[in-house]
Amino acid sequence: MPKVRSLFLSDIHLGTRACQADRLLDFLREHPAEQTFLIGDIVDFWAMSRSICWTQAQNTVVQKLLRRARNGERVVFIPGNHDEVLREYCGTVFGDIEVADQLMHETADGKRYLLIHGDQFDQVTRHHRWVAVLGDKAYDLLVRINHLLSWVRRKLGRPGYWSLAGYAKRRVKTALNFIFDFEESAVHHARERGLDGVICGHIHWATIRDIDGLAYINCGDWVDSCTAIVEHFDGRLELVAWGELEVQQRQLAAPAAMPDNETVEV
Ligand SMILES: [Mn+2]
Repeated sequence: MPKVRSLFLSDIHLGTRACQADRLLDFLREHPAEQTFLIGDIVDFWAMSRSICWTQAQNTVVQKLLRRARNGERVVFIPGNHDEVLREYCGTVFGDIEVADQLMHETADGKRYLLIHGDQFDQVTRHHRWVAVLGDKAYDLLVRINHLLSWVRRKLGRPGYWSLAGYAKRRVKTALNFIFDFEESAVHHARERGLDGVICGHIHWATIRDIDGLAYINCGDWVDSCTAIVEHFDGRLELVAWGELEVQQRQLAAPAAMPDNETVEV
């Protein structure tokens, strides 16, 4: 029996080591639904073009989603920028899963929301895809360089510690401005269409909040925060964080190693 009316999930990043497939499986098991909306970056084709990490748990996630669709649950897949190769299939159905670029969803209490991944509101990713890909690679490189630098400094016996702290501080400020712009832009699009709000993903920052009378809702991710949005049968939307502790309590009989947390660029 469905426990909730709808599930909204985004930024699962299947195909990467950072993907928390075990936690997601646990969440899915506990949340049978009438409809599931996959709001982009479900499969990370960008990361997979460099290296692939496809675990049994990730395989099971795909199987469970396909099974839900086969068993009559409505499952809609809205591609994001990391799985944009699937955007050309928008308007088609594969394995009982509808593929759509964006969608209008009406909740049980009659509110209407725009469902969209959100890279469309991200000026960098939208207009300069190569910049985003470069950014992804640059980030990996930065981490490696920092490891190397630390090693060299230790070898040289240099006192003090050169870190990325200063860089990170500047980056956080930029990041906050970026999030603010993104949210404003998303809400603006929903308002233009006369809707009550927007449900998106992309920036890995889960939230439900009011922006100038419209609902800005972000599903978060299954790389780090492990969050989802659920719609209850009365139309109420709730942000659910699927904590490690809860999962471990349920898995006491068969404890599974959790993959390392890793930061992934949106
Ligand atoms: Mn994205």
